[in-house]
Amino acid sequence: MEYKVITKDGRAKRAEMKTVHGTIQTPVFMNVGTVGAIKGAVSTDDLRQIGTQVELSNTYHLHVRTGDKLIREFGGLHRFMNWDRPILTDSGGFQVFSLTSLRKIKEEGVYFNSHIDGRKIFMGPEESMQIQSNLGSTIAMAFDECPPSHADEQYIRNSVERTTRWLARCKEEMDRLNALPDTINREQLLFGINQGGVVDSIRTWHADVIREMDLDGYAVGGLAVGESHEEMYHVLDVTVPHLPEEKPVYLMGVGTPANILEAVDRGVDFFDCVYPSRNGRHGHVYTNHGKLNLFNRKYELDARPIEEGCGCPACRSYSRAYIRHLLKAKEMLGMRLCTLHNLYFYNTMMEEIRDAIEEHRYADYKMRKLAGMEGSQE
Ligand code: PRF
Ligand code: ZN
Repeated sequence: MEYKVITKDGRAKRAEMKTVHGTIQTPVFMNVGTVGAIKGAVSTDDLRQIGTQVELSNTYHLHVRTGDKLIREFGGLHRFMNWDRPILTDSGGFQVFSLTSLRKIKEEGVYFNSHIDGRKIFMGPEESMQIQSNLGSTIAMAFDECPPSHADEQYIRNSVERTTRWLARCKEEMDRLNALPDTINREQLLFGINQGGVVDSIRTWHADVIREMDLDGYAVGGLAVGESHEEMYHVLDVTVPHLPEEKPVYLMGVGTPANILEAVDRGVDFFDCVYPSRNGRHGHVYTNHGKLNLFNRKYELDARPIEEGCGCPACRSYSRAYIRHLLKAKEMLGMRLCTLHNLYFYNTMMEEIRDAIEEHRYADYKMRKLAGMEGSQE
């Protein structure tokens, strides 16, 4: 792996990361395909067409269905889903905490019931690394606990200390797996995850500790879980300077276009979020003049594309009126077109962001983009 900062504009970084599955240009928005598929009937051919650089899948979901052992036998997730560009897998930590019931957190890991069939499962740092190794993703995420947003300071402190001990176990297990001759991707990368709620001193202490562990990249986790946008920006303001500038920084599960514009300005280079796909499935589409709800009656005879000049597969061929009709008729094509448009919108915004940083006009770009989107049509 080779990560190189090409240029900076203020704190915004424009970088390039070479991996065994190709080079990632950052800042980048990873497109979320939890179970190895982008929801909304989006194929990997579609992803190539809308400029997706990195696909993101989930350890927990693929472990409980169809099973990572089977995917390994098939030759890994890349071959299974026919995607040859980078894949990042989340560790399962976050999903175990948000989706499952009857959890028991112990030093060794987490005991929980599957959200599919209720069966008892154990996952700890070693299991998470083994599953991600079976999937053969480009980037594996450390197994962490994302403390609830209402947790008190003592809970957060104990949790972050345990997450730190888990991180050391993740690294050791990943090194062991990458050294085995029959591992699918022997150059699998490991990103550590910073936690600490909205407590500045825990965030910076934890960042200093994991920085010393010399990982391939660093994520800021535990945000966008109920705190305000201002609190999130503040955590980035105090935390990112404690992470190494010569390594990629990933803000997990974020966010709106405005959140991304603000986080890039604070040195973040990787993002992921379900918003564009989830909103697309509900007929909510992004434009440079704000979000539209295509279920709205006012589009019933609107012959314009979702966004004039947009190069996505929806806007190149179809009107707002037709897509509205598809959505109302519950035709799959409606959701699919809205999802493709939204992912294209996010991917294209990241391209604009990269150009703006390279040309040292990021502050101006951010201001204009935010002002345009605020002038919402609805
Ligand atoms: N940890 C992990 N995955 C995550 C998060 C986290 O804290 C978040 C928080 N927004 C999203 N996805 N492992
Ligand atoms: Zn479009």
